[in-house]
Amino acid sequence: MTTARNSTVDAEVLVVGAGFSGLAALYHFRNAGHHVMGVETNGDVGGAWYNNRYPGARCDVESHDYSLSMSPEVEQEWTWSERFSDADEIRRYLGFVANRLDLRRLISFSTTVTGMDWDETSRSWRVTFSERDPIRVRYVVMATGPLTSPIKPQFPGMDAFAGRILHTAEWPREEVDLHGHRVAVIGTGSSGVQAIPIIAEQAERLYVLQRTPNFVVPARNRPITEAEDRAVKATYRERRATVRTMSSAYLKELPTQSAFDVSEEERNARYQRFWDLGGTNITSAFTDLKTSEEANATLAAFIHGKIREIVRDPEVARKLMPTGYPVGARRICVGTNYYETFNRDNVELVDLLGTESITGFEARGIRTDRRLLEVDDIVLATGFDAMTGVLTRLDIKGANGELLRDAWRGGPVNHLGIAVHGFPNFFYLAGPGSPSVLANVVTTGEQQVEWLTELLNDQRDRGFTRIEAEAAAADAWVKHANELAEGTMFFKAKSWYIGANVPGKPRVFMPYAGGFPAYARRTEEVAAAGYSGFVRS
Ligand code: N01
Repeated sequence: MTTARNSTVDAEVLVVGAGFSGLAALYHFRNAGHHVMGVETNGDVGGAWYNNRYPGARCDVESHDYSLSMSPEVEQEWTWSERFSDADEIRRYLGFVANRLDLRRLISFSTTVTGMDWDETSRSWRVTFSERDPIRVRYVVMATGPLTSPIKPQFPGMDAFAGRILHTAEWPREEVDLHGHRVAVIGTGSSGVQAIPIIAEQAERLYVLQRTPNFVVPARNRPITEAEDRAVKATYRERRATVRTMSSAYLKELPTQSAFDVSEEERNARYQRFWDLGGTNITSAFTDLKTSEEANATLAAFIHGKIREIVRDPEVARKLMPTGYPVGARRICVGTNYYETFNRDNVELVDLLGTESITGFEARGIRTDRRLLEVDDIVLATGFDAMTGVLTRLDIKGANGELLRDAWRGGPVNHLGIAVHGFPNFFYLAGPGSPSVLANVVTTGEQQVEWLTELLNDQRDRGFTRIEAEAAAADAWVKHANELAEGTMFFKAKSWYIGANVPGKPRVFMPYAGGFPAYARRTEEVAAAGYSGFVRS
């Protein structure tokens, strides 16, 4: 036991990933006096925002809230230019954070983890990389992001295509000029919805290949005025505190009435007000939109009405209208001129569910069962192996020699959305079992990092070198998370929330649906009880 505690490690904590959560982890762990090291596969900080460089890539949480709260100095010194920041500005912000807080020196860039094995004797993880020799670390914290493992569907004949195939989440760093090109975009989730209007302005011809229509609301992005920025900065600390009391973990107007407490006219007036304000908050216009199918149907009807109003061709409008699932059961998309784009002469909607299906790619384009769509470029906006993707693709071998992907064969069993039984001293951020993607992922990641910092401090203070989630605690957490999800509409659609976009992935609702404050409270209770549900030594 004593030997194990004294064994040599290259670092006490390894943080994998240098996006929002990774930078927060490096900052907090270092400031608490832990010997921490970061690795990042990319050549710079940014995480998901480093890779998502497709035209129109933009956040749909307002900039002042979609930012790290750990440094009041950074908060005051950085000025956001727009209500919803684009990927480029977010990347610059994270670069500023890394410089200002002196985090770069902790990170080894262009360093890709390939796997890790737990060694019981030395109580450490042996971590392997593509580019360098293995290292030993006491603790691993995976800050690899919930939406960072892109899915590239395989179509017959893909290799034969003579043009470029681009994935939105792996967009080239150099500028991609689509002017005068014939382009096909496959996929109409958040990425496709943002990219399509911009590609349409450049391309000579654009085919939008849509399988499942999504509900799209306008962003109404605009510059932040100096006065607005000053006002936020004058009370930023209070704002951060308020945000943490909100289920969404970002500031928004909360509903007080059911959709049926008001007349139809008032109801539509309220929807119109949110439609005019822009952003996702329309789904919180009434208290029961997430729980009552009838209430939700009133919002669906409102958005259908908007599509009908905007899109001139009634047949195209009909194809764009999502039916058969409630608004919000799949993540609502936020766009700028999305529906308007289908009024352009150079844009054609190809309805993959109704009238046409892809049979394969060939040299000149995409073959459907009806025709050849001749194109120069194909953009895959086909999404991610969400929440578990990076964790299950890596070879992470736990205490009994089992790989994490095998341990999670039936679904991502976890304790508190942060730890896994059988994988001691291993933690992940913004993954399954935490509110992450259902709330402001920056705030939820920060809260997890703060909690982990306390945990690491406590391990050190007590002379412990091992911590592992108990199987029973993990089962109880998953049961609790499932109970929260059961009453919701999330199971009423095929979505990446439940793994439905990945063939063979278990259909399990992965995020924690109880909201940010409830999650934070639970984790604090566990800490206050001496880390109940964990075995430490
Ligand atoms: O991915 P998606 P995304 N043939 O999975 C289609 C965040 N994000 O990258 O729905 C034809 O939503 C698929 O069709 P279907 C945000 O959380 C945020 O757009 O499976 N089509 C779907 O239309 C978001 O929810 C922003 O029927 C195929 C699309 O590809 C999450 O990331 C911006 C296909 C994939 O949509 C994922 O968004 C970007 C096939 N074989 C991303 N395979 C913000 O605005 C897949 N599709 C903050």
